[in-house]
Amino acid sequence: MQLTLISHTLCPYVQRAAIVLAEKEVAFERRYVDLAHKPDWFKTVSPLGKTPVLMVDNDAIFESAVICEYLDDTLLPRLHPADALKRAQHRGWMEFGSGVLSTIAAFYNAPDAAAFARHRGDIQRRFAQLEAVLPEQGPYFSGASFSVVDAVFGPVFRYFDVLESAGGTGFFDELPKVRAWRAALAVRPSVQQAVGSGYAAELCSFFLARGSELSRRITGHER
Ligand SMILES: N[C@@H](CCC(=O)N[C@@H](CS)C(=O)NCC(=O)O)C(=O)O
Repeated sequence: MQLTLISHTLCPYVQRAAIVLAEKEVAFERRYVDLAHKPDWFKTVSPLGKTPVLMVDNDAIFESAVICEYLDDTLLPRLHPADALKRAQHRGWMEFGSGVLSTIAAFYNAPDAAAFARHRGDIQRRFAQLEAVLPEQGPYFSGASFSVVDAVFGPVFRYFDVLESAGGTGFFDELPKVRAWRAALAVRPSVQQAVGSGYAAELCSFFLARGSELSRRITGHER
């Protein structure tokens, strides 16, 4: 079985699939697409025109959560909890993670200082919700074992590495469990290896090109 992950260099949804693949220690290839100029072959395998797509030989699976479920159904070790109730709850938190990604996008696209502050507050409220459900004993989302929810949040936290280097600090000041979780994910090899070495510089350029409040603040910070 040949696995190919159709990818975009900055896409956090691609990263979650790459992390799950790495946790399963399965060989896979990555094929990158330019989302600004989508090739015809990509539109065929991706009905919504989005990355990631997982090619399983010649069959395509689209939507990152579905890809993660497929990988967890078919490859060991299982990352989802064995208990059906807990597994359902984890799926809810995966969706929550997608919501956090949308909030982050609203933040980096905020056109002015008021919207920037509002979306920053939204991000902090989302992480406060996570603080309330994280276990006392980590290091991961549900304790000692790495789960698909961790694969979802590795790429979420990665945004903050770049945001902090651009001067945006203090997101997690009041959230010690979130900070510990972030630190544990940052050193997990599967999370580290989900992006290439040029990721941080490329994300920074992407932020700068938004013409947003964040773009202006990064420019001011670098001056
Ligand atoms: N719900 C999708 C979201 C994927 C997504 O938004 N991918 C972005 C890149 S990070 C994309 O392909 N955007 C291109 C477009 O929407 O035209 C998933 O979980 O796979």
